[in-house]
Amino acid sequence: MKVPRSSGLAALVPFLSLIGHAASINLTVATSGGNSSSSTPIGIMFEDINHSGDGGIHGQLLRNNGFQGDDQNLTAYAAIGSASLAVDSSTPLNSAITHSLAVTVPSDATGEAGFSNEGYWGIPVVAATYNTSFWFKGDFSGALTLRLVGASSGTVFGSASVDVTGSADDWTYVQTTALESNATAPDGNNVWEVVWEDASAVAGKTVWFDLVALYPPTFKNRPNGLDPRIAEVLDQLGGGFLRFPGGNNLEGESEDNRWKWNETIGPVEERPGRQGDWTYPNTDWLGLIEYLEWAEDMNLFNILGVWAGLALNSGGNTPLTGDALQPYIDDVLNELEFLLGDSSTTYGAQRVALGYSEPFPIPYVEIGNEDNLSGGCDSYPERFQRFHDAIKAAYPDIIIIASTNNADCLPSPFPEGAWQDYHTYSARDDLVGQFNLWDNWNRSIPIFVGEYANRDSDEQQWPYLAGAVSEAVFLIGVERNSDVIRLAAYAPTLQHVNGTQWVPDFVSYDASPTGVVKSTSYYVEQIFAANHGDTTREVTSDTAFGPVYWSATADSSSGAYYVKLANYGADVQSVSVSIEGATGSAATTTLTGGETDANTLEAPDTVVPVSGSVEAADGVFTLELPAWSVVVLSTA
Ligand SMILES: *[C@@H]1O[C@H](CO)[C@@H](O)[C@H](O)[C@H]1NC(C)=O
Ligand SMILES: *[C@@H]1O[C@H](CO)[C@@H](O)[C@H](O)[C@H]1NC(C)=O
Ligand SMILES: *[C@@H]1O[C@H](CO)[C@@H](O)[C@H](O)[C@H]1NC(C)=O
Ligand SMILES: *[C@@H]1O[C@H](CO)[C@@H](O)[C@H](O)[C@H]1NC(C)=O
Ligand SMILES: *[C@@H]1O[C@H](CO)[C@@H](O)[C@H](O)[C@H]1NC(C)=O
Ligand SMILES: *[C@@H]1O[C@H](CO)[C@@H](O)[C@H](O)[C@H]1NC(C)=O
Ligand SMILES: *[C@@H]1O[C@H](CO)[C@@H](O)[C@H](O)[C@H]1NC(C)=O
Ligand SMILES: *[C@@H]1O[C@H](CO)[C@@H](O)[C@H](O)[C@H]1NC(C)=O
Ligand SMILES: *[C@@H]1O[C@H](CO)[C@@H](O)[C@H](O)[C@H]1NC(C)=O
Ligand SMILES: CC(=O)N[C@H]1CO[C@H](CO)[C@@H](O)[C@@H]1O
Repeated sequence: MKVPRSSGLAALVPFLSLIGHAASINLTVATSGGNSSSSTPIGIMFEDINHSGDGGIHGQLLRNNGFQGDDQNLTAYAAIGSASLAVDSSTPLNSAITHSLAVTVPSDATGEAGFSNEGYWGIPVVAATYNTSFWFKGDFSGALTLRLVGASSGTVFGSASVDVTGSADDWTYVQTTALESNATAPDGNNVWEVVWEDASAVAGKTVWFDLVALYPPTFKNRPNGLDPRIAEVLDQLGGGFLRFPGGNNLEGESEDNRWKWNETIGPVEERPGRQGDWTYPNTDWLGLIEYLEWAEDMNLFNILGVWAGLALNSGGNTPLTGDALQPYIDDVLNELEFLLGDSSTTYGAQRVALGYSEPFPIPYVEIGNEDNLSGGCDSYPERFQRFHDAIKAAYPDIIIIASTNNADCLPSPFPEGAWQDYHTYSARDDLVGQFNLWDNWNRSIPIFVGEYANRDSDEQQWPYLAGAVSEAVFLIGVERNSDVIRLAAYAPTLQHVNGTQWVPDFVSYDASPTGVVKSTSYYVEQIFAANHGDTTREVTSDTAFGPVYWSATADSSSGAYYVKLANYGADVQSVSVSIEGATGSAATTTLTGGETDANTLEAPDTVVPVSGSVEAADGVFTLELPAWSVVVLSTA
């Protein structure tokens, strides 16, 4: 629901003036003093959960394209015409891609034959030039037709004929940009097809296919890049950092199943993929370099997660310690050499050979993920210290982040200069209760709030307004302490609604061209990311916190003030904000609506921010905070 500042609220103003100013909350923002504040408080936490990578932000749209993971079957494929399909392990593409699709056409075949792939519960077909490719092996040379087709409607959105020359002995790579869609599909119910228009051309034969791929024009036109439908939404968040590749998905169900950096680089046909930790296979086409390019393209700095000796093995896990840990410490040093080393180093040379002459910036490395859980606590002091010391010895400038702030699981003393990561998934009142959490935190240990969200129950499908206001209250508590609580990210970030393991989520989508939803939680972060200075300013008041919460920052170069206000309650609140010397008008951004209003696929714009302005009178801005609202006042 859009709530213009003038409509229903204006009607309340005369009533409020009748009851006088007694109810007004008076805030005075200091014009000097304060602490240095994080310049990039908000960012993105990413791991492949809910098909957020494959089937989400990664641009490749076809599913099960390399038959990776633990369970190889025909998921997403269907036969066309007289063809029959089978997953075949006897005709591998190579040692990394060990299964292929065998397409067999009967000897008496006529008419069309071939196969389709339905993508991730559909394909978001838009009017665009597609980049499509596949490998095939078989005794066939001639024309193949590639099509994008509405699965129920039969509408052909794009069709291209490619002449291929095959061989029964070797795999042939086919790549073309000839497939163009001339329309945007009305929904996501579309498939990609490979067809012999005259099946007699392959009658009685089997032809093998592998690594079918389909990309729309990608975000910033990167090869093997991101889907702009989703990437643009994350770009518009205006965040400062990207934490990757997890999260639990870094950890693996077993040591061998962990995310391995060296198997996510190089040509995609050399990436074996793995069974991810969230029930489905990962192709790893969104690999180490692709994450770094994503960060580069959105002007984000990198927080690189590394495996720290703890797998998730639900059967009872024994974290690696002592000598058993050393190869994994060495592996992280190799990864960092790959990213940071020059061409005289073994792994730096490998990066240069892949075409990346410049090193990638790695300011932060996080050791593991949630090591206070999954049986990791007792061994983490040793594990953290050893990774920390080894990385610091080689790269003194990298800031090391521990994956918990639970002192029981950390070395004592805690290494100087290192940070700690705090996670919270909390019911909304509990999140509001964490407003004061950091007020007495040890000022020499910076905190990264690596994952937070209002989560009232594991049945909660969508973020909703009052929950998002509780997140704003929590973030205001972070900002008031931003001398030491430096960064925060909502999690999980992305969700395909047809393949979900965790709700609620920040940005949700289905396979339709327009089906992307920015949640109420997204808008809170977007407003916070756009409005902050580099110095906290003390705010004094005659009123205690609750249900209204506030904080202020100022920008030392421009002199602008940013005052954040959250009303976590069902009553309108009158607030006056005094900033000595302030004149003219300030911009306001307001997020409000009904307490339980949520943005959903059916109603994505239920709650959106509204811009306004307010005039200063004698250095005082007078505002009405709607019930359940987040309001930011900016003098910039
Ligand atoms: C806020 O200031 C006004 C005007 O000075 C005053 O009437 C009101 O009582 C103050 N509010 C509180 C809560 O003290
Ligand atoms: C600055 O930080 C100190 C703690 O180091 C805190 O007591 C004080 O309230 C902070 N001031 C502001 C304006 O944030
Ligand atoms: C097929 O494999 C997928 C993983 O790619 C798995 O989720 C699904 O359960 C499997 N289906 C069958 C019928 O085995
Ligand atoms: C995807 O999920 C939506 C919402 O639950 C549902 O309406 C739709 O039928 C699902 N689509 C597929 C292909 O499963
Ligand atoms: C493009 O649009 C026309 C109608 O304007 C339609 O007949 C055709 O099938 C569409 N597809 C292709 C591949 O041209
Ligand atoms: C098409 O995709 C391939 C594989 O990702 C890539 O190498 C190529 O550069 C892309 N071509 C265009 C025109 O985007
Ligand atoms: C990647 O590195 C691990 C060591 O951490 C090694 O076991 C594995 O064989 C390597 N993979 C490839 C493809 O070289
Ligand atoms: C704060 O943390 C530092 C670094 O770990 C430690 O040296 C110091 O003793 C701590 N201060 C308090 C009051 O716990
Ligand atoms: C682990 O730390 C998180 C905060 O980062 C906390 O919510 C959780 O309760 C901790 N669990 C244990 C077992 O200490
Ligand atoms: C394909 C896939 O990942 N499916 C899973 C999606 O998440 C639900 C739980 O929310 C699982 O039941 C599915 O197996």
